Amino acid sequence: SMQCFPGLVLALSSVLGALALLQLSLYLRVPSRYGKHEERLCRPRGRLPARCAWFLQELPSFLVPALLLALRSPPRLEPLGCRLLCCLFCWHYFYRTFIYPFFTRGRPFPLQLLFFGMLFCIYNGFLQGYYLIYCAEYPNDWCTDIRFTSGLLLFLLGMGINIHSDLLLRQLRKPGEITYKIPQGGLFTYVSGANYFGEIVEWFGFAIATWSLPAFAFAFFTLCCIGPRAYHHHRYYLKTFTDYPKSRKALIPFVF
Ligand code: NDX
Repeated sequence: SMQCFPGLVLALSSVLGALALLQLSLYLRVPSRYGKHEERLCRPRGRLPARCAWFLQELPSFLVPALLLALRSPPRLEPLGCRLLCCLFCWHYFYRTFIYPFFTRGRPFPLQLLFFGMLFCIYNGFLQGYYLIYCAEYPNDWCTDIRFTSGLLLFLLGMGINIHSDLLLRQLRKPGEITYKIPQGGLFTYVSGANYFGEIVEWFGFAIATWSLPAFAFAFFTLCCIGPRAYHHHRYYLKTFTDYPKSRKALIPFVF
């Protein structure tokens, strides 16, 4: 049966960190080509409806750790911290897989990126799940540790902001519409990438609560992936709407 190989966790986390740096260098200059940054040259046949695409892409991030958790024998009951943290991860991806795609009004998603996105979700789902279920060791009172409690709080706060902002974006369109408007309300009052800000806070909260290399590598990856995207969204809005709120920042309220 499976067991913990610390070398494997270190290797997979390092590759994730390297991928994050690769993304940063690629996407600081040009945005990743989906949504409002898709090149108009892309053939329509190379795309899938947003619903299917997001469902398929995010499913492995839910399924892989959920299966690892369910199939581990003997089940790991101690300490509580591990199961709870694994459930937090699955909870986010339950939302992203089974709820978010069914309400999205996004335009069709490029197949090629879907393929890489899926590979990424398998990879990261395995890394986070494997680490928490086979490797992580916490003292029995981890649930009362300041890292766990403050991290959990940040996670919940970030998730709330992320879900709320996803909702505000969706309400900008009627069903079938694919035009872009100025997002209003919630944290969009302060930043163009409110959904991304929430997601980044969420995964840094998760990293603090788990206090582990894989989780910090993933939080860093998220920052490098959607941080630049928030900046490109911001530039797109400033270019497209002459009446775009001047005081609004790209990603971090009042700062950047
Ligand atoms: N999916 C994470 N890299 C990504 C897919 C793409 O979950 O090859 C990372 C994720 C993947 C990426 C994923 C990993 C890296 C990949 C990349 C593709 C290339 C890249 C694989 C897996 C790669 C290397 C080289 C390293 C291998 O029409 P539309 O779609 O634009 O409509 C949008 C709408 N909307 C508006 N409607 C009206 N008016 C406006 N002004 C509007 N603005 C937007 O709202 C959408 O329907 C919706 C949201 O749009 P947008 O652009 O704000 O968010 P989006 O980027 O689509 O993300 C959706 C949610 C969001 O909450 C975000 O936080 C979360 O997913 N997310 C997204 C990406 C990654 C991620 C989280 C994470 O890293 N944790």
